[in-house]
Amino acid sequence: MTTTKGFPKNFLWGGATAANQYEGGYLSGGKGLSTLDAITGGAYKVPRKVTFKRQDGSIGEVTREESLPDGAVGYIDENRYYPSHAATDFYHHYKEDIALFAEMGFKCFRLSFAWSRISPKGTDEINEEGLQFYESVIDELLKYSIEPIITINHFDIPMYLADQYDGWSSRKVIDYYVFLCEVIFKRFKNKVKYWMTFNEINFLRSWAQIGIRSSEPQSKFQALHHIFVASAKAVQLGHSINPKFKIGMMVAYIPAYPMSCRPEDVYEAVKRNRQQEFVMDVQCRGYYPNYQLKEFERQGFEIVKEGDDDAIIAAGTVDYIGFSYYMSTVASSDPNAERSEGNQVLAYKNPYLNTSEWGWAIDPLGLRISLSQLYDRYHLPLFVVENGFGAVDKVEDGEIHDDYRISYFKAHIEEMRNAITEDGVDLIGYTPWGCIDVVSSGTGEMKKRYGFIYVDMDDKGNGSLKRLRKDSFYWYKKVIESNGENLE
Ligand code: P53
Repeated sequence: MTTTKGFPKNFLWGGATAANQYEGGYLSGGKGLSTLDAITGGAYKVPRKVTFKRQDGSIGEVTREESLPDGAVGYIDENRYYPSHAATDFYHHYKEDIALFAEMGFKCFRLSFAWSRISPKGTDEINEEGLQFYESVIDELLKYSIEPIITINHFDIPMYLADQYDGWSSRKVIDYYVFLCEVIFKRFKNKVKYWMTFNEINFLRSWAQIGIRSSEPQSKFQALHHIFVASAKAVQLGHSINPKFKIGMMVAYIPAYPMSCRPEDVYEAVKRNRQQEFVMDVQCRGYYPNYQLKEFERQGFEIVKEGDDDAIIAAGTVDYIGFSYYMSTVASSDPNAERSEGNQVLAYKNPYLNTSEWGWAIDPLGLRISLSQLYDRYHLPLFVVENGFGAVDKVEDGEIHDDYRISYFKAHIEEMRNAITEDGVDLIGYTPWGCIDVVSSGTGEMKKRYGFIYVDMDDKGNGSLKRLRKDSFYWYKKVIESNGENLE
């Protein structure tokens, strides 16, 4: 056991983004359409919509959780606003933005690749210009000694694969994903070390995310099985291309506390936590845990496996666990307990915690609890690849006084330090979400901001896109400079 006090010497301080929320340039440089390009904005409690074209040519829309009609294909209606199309325009601002990250002292930067930029249809046709764009971004990061952290797939799929193959319900998509991995692993073999195969793999369920039309749970678990196989194949392939690659999984970790010490409440929490533990068990241990197999049995789901799927999953376990941590939640056996409004999943309100304007419970100690639980369970290096506070920021004379964000980060960083120093957790890095303002994934809003850097744009996409340093920018710079010692 090491006697680390505080953060380890090479701790990866940085920030995180995703292509569909940040990059824009949705048709520039040969990029093909992605499912996310057909999803409109929303608001708090107003779901985002997917627009589609029926076989008879008429246009329709469904909410993200609903299924698309048979034969319908994703469609972009010129009269609506789609936040992914321009997003906050990293595509044209990457040099300026990376210079700002470097000014804060970032050691790493997490971004995702848009699959349809590298391969417009998601098939084996490659768009060199798209690869070149990512190469320029990576070179720009390396110029400042910022380590690129790549999420290979963050919440979208090329529209062509959704339309032609019903997305991840088809095994063909496994091959296309692995082909994409081969292309990028070879291309960036000596420039990128850290990869993540899929963002928040436990949240993948909608047409926009995985391209499947059906909303039946059985189809979703079948698609998830294909995603597990694809991820495991990618891990093996990556290691064969460069044994030094660190290839991780990524889970949305929202620990559920029991509402009370009543055993029924505790058991509800056990069941709820299994929904996220299951995906980690598969990817870290290399097999489906018994409780999940029993759950499939109870629900009457049959997961179709082919040939050596089990062996592939067993051989393709990950090198580290990347996870997002924003909040904790509560499980209760009493259906009449007070609901929490913010989480996208049914849960109950924690009377001991305050929430953000979007109802997400603020729980710094929950991060230490999560780090301990995850490390004890898997003994793998951990990487907090998302954390942050979505809030409305006010610009006053070109300044943004986001003390609420600073106090959120301060409390969470203190708990990470405790987890390292007091609990001996192996934590390799921290990339706060939306380190520069990006479009919200949940609502498509711009006003739900997370950044240290403000971007002048509103919920309709209007604005100069000018970048401004918030108070938290200067604060985070000091945190990084002092390797997490100075949090004032
Ligand atoms: P937004 C829900 C709960 C926890 C994490 O979310 C989530 C979501 C999805 O909304 O997703 C991650 O933008 C995701 C990012 C996303 C970020 O959390 O809804 O990986 O793409 O932007 C924050 O506030």
